[in-house]
Amino acid sequence: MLTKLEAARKSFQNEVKAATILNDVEQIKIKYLGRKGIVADFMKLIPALPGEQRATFGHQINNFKNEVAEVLEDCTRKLSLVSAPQVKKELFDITLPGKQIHSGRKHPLTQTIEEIKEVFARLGFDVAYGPEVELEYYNFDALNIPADHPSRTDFDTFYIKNDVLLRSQTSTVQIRIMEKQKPPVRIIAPGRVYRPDTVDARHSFMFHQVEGLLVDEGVSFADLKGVLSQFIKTYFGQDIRMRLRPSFFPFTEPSAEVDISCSICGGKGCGVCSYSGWVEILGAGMVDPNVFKAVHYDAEKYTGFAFGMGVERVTMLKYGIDDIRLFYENNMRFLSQF
Ligand code: 2NM
Repeated sequence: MLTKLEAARKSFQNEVKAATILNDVEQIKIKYLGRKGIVADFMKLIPALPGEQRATFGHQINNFKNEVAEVLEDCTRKLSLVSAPQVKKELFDITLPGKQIHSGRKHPLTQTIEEIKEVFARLGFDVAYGPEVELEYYNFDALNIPADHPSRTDFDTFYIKNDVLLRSQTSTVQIRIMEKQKPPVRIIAPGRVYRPDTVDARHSFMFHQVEGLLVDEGVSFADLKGVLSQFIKTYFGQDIRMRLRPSFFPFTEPSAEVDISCSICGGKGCGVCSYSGWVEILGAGMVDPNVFKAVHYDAEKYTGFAFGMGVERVTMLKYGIDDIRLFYENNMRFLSQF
């Protein structure tokens, strides 16, 4: 009997040594001191023992019971200190700040492109896309750009190999659409374009353009003005004015540069508009008959207008952003304002 008690004491001591968290101690306590525990089992054996052994054995069990209680109490005290963080983790601390949920949003340039698409969709324009790696033919030849034009040099165009390049304008898409589709054509072509400019506050080697094209019978310069003024008033505001200055592009004749009254100062004059009250936002014109010839359109039957604008430029003018590089730096303090 006494050896059994000794064995129980031994295993108790080992279990206590192995206990690392408060729950271990609780389990040991139940195992030894619980109603159906080891100590209780020993107690049950007492009545069956011969008289003289009862007192001794009862005494021994009592000692063991007190020893177990004392050791476990001590152990509980020590582990309470050690495992304090463990305990905290299991509680809900209402003083902790809540988890911030950051909702994503579209990049300002994506927002602008979507706004432009929306305005032109209401005017009946489809959206067309094309490759960024292009043939020289689509970027220059088909657009009536002469062989000796400075924009063809590698100062102004990224060449990949002889007749393959990164498109420097999205007019390439207009040519590809006209090759495949008979008039009427009414499309805008948004996308990235590339030019080997040195990066500064107003230049980037990659930027975004939206170009537009409308071809049908009897299309006039008045239609161009109507469409552009509709776009400008919707994108910049109803009180913004528009003016056209004669210009030249190889792919349009006649051509114009389109200004709007400065959206920053309202036309009074400021640093953004160089104190002129006007800022240029678009190039436009009536499609040159040579472009129609390249895509096998009958220039006697059809006329059309085309225009092109820089997405970064119109976004900067609308919001008064003074550095184009902000669009490409993924700076959350900038981006989260839009
Ligand atoms: C501009 C300005 C003027 C233009 C011309 C064409 C095409 F393919 F029809 F000939 N697409 N885009 C055009 C005209 C682009 O960007 C400043």
